[in-house]
Amino acid sequence: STAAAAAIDEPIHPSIQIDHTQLLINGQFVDAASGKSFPTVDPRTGDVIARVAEGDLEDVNRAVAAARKAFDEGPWPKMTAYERSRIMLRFADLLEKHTEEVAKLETWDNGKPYEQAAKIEIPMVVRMFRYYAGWADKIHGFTVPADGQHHVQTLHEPYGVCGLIIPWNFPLLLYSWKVGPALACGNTVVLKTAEQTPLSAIYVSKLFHEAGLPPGVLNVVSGFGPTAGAALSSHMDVNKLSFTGSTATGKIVLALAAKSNLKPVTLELGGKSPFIVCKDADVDKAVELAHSALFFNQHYIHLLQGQCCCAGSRTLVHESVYDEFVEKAKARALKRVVGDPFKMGIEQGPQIDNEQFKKILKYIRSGIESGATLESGGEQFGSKGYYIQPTVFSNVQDDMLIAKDEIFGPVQSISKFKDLEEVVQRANASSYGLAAGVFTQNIETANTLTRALRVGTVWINCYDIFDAAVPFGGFKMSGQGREKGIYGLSSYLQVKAVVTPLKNPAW
Ligand code: TXE
Repeated sequence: STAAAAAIDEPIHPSIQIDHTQLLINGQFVDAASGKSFPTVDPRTGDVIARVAEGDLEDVNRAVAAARKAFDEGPWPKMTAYERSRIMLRFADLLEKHTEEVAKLETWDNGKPYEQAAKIEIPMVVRMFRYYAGWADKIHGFTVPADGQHHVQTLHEPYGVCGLIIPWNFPLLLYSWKVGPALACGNTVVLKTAEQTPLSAIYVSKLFHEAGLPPGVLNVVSGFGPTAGAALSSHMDVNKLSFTGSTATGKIVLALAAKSNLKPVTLELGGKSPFIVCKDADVDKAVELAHSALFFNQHYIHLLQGQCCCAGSRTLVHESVYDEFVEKAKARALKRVVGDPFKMGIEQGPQIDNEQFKKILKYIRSGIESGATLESGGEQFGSKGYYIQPTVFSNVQDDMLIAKDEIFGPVQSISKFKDLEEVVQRANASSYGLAAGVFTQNIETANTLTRALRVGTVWINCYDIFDAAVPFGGFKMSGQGREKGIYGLSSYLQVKAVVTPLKNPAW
């Protein structure tokens, strides 16, 4: 509408300055060795927010050397675990104090609603650092009752230098999922941020140093994937890699790790998660949750304009409630508030960049051309920036592209099923296996589906509950390994067995 378009034509200025745009290596802000920089763009307008130092091979080498030294010569792994924990807790306090500035940077760079960043995501980041700070001094091995006259114990030790590569959809949240456990275990880090969203990580990493983090423990390199990202993935002195992003890039990163020094790799990749609404579901609640599972929600974590790896992007609804569901899903999408993410009450901001914007519109066209019914949306919202109308398709068939590919945008695809056996088969007929939602009031149905679904997370009568302690990760081509919780911790630890002869076994 014209009113809506007008509202996004004059973007609200976040009223902060961008103070830090350099690389953070060995505790110092430095320019890229090449002297190059790249623009980071405001997705509301396409305008440049700032130019950021463009790290490449030489910068990655410098950062890895700093991290290597901080690991091998200390002080990080040589500090007491309690001291490490206290620095992480001080950082969490500082971050909490700076929530407003950090949330503004996140919204400006990414386009997610400010309220979502300030009230949900930054608090989750703070929580994650406190959670992993709590683990730092509770990491210990076992004594092992081996045969023979030996005392056997295991030591759980850090890998060394961790290369962490993150995407743009949850810049700081994914920073916390990786940096938190890596540092708690005593590793040192080189982080490569996404080229679309470099700003918040630089800012908070400076706070980390103010909290007492020694130089070299956490290095941040902004830059592009095929240059800086590939240099980190194939570096001979990086001992562990953790990557979040697309399945295609995950394969590249894994191959680079294998070709270089066989560093172990944790991968959190794409998804096409089924959201299953059974015949005995509370339809109104299911509509709201299916909507939020794809778009956004005030009460749980918000799914920034569908740009979430676990978006419930295949809504499968039992035939007995299908018509009612489609009608209500459409009504809900039409009510969705799209606009400048700095405005209060906004549910959906712009997509991250022109590339994603065009890709999503192309998928919408393919949905229409392949015969799915367009219930709402389908076009750009307004005329400026990368906003897309909340889009709902019904009558989606499994062989359509919109039912198979990760769209990563505000596009809900609804299709009909007849019985449980069918829905299990269809839900599992995907190369992805990240998450699933199950909506039913019948405990037997819930139990059956929970065990049958080949996914890393099943949310029953809820969706997108992300607690620091709960593991997250994918089956199949959605990834390998787990993040968060105690499982996430073990991704950053290797096990050493220690065997000592016993003189007096009877004692
Ligand atoms: O992802 P990439 P892009 C999906 C989503 C989206 C698509 C493309 O479907 O539409 O991926 O997004 C770095 N070596 N997800 O292009 O390429 C890159 O710089 C090493 C799902 O943004 O995976 C960035 O830091 N690193 C996902 C990170 O990888 C490389 C979130 C992610 O970028 C590299 C984001 C290389 N050769 C997108 N090439 C999720 N799981 O949530 C790129 N990178």
